[in-house]
Amino acid sequence: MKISVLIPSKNEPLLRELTYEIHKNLKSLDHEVIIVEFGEIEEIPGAKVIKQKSKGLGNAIMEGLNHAKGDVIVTIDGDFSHRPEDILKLLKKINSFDIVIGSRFVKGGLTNDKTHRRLISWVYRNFASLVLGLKIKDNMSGFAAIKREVYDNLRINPLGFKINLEIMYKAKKKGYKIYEVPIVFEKRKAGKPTSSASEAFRIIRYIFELKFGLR
Ligand SMILES: Nc1nc2c(ncn2[C@@H]2O[C@H](COP(=O)(O)OP(=O)(O)OP(=O)(O)O)[C@@H](O)[C@H]2O)c(=O)[nH]1
Ligand SMILES: [Mg+2]
Repeated sequence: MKISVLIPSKNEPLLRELTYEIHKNLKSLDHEVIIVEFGEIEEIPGAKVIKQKSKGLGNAIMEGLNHAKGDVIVTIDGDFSHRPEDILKLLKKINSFDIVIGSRFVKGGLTNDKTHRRLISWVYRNFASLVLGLKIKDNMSGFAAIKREVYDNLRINPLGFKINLEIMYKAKKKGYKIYEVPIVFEKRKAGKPTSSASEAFRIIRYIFELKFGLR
């Protein structure tokens, strides 16, 4: 089994450190690190860096997939919000499930994010569960291990940030098995926030478009 770790980045300053930590944690596994950079390209030791041609985080993941050779794709934020050592926790479950989510909201999970962002995230999560009927606790997580065949067998058409929500929703309908593993989410360690106010409207639109089969 080969693992491709995909890091979407919009000028994240800690990509060297993150790539180093990922290799350290996955050293016993066949793996590769792919960075899809929307901003300035720089060489990162141990990673393949791709310049994003499209727009948005969801499309960054789709572009990364075109370069990934793994049977399992791990997506992880580039700002150390997700702890590299938790990748192994996700991978432990990937033989029994098709999608393993790094979850802040199952027993043992935690978010150390800022209070107002926790509140906003609570609203989105519950809204998405209600509209889409998804019984997944952390449906907004960007941290996941997903079998390549899941991506290949779904028609994915992402809008903005929350591609994993689309994948969970469409995968569930096809009978793929999803599991949530508790993780700790940290505040970004360095760099600037990338999301904007317009993202809020995109998330609402995205949820409705998914619901009514428009994506
Ligand atoms: N390639 C690419 N990466 C992106 C894009 N937007 C965000 N990212 C990256 O996606 C990851 C998640 O974005 P974040 O900015 O950390 O989002 P967040 O955690 O909700 O918010 P903050 O950490 O507070 O900024 C980070 O690694 C970003 O650099 C994009 O349009 N293209
Ligand atoms: Mg972040």
